[in-house]
Amino acid sequence: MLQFDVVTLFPKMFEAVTNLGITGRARKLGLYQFIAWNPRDFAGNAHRSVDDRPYGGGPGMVMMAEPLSCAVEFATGRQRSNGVQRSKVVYLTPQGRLLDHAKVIELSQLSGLVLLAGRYEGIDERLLQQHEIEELSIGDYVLSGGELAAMVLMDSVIRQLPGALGDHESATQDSFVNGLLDCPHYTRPDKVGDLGVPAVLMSGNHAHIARWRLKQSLGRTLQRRPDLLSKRGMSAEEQLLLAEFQDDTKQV
Ligand code: 9WO
Repeated sequence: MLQFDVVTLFPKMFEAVTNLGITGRARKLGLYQFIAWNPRDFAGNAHRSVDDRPYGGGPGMVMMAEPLSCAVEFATGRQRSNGVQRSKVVYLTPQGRLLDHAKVIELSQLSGLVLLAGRYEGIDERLLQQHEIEELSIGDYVLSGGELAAMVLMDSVIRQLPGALGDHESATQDSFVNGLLDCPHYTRPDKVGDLGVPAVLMSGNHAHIARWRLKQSLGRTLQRRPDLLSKRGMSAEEQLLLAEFQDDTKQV
């Protein structure tokens, strides 16, 4: 059982993940637990303030270290008393290392995660110095806060938990499991305007279909994400399929 704790000024945002779809079902099945902690409830002063103006001047506000620190320590302490040996604390920020499939798998094997979702212009750097915190990014763009990034991380991790997906949703067939982009998909009707379905998919020959899908995956990965292909390498059989893909697409 994975325990997720999130430190956020907007706990309600997370209901989208914890109550709906695959991730909602996984929680109801008891595959993970979720608690959101509001740093405002850990603020020391009478005004319960969690932000202040930046030293050195400039626009906007910075989240104070103290309320965040108290919330993180409370969450990790609670995880520990619930049997979590070692909690990993993650701060979602564009300054972090990019989240990828390998990191998602690594996180899905832990028993306690504490996610820190910032707001305003960021958090006091000393929080990151005081605690062992891994900084992760979900992409090279800025959001209005870390919550959506935390939810992206949660969704990607939860779908890897054993039992989270039904047989027909199996994560082993996902894009990226084999380091390649997904192949094209088709469903009924067999004609959309004047567009048909590749004949091989109608053939019922499952070996041919698997071969065609792998060929499409290789071709699309080369065309759209050549970086993934060079990182991964190709078998002799795959090189043959890719050459075939390039032949196939020459004529069209
Ligand atoms: C806001 C801002 C406003 C004026 C001038 C500079 C500024 N910087 C920021 C800013 O980076 N705010 C962040 C908002 C503070 C940390 C939480 N926020 C956040 C996290 N935005 N985007 C992310 C994020 C996290 C993970 N992956 C991609 C984006």
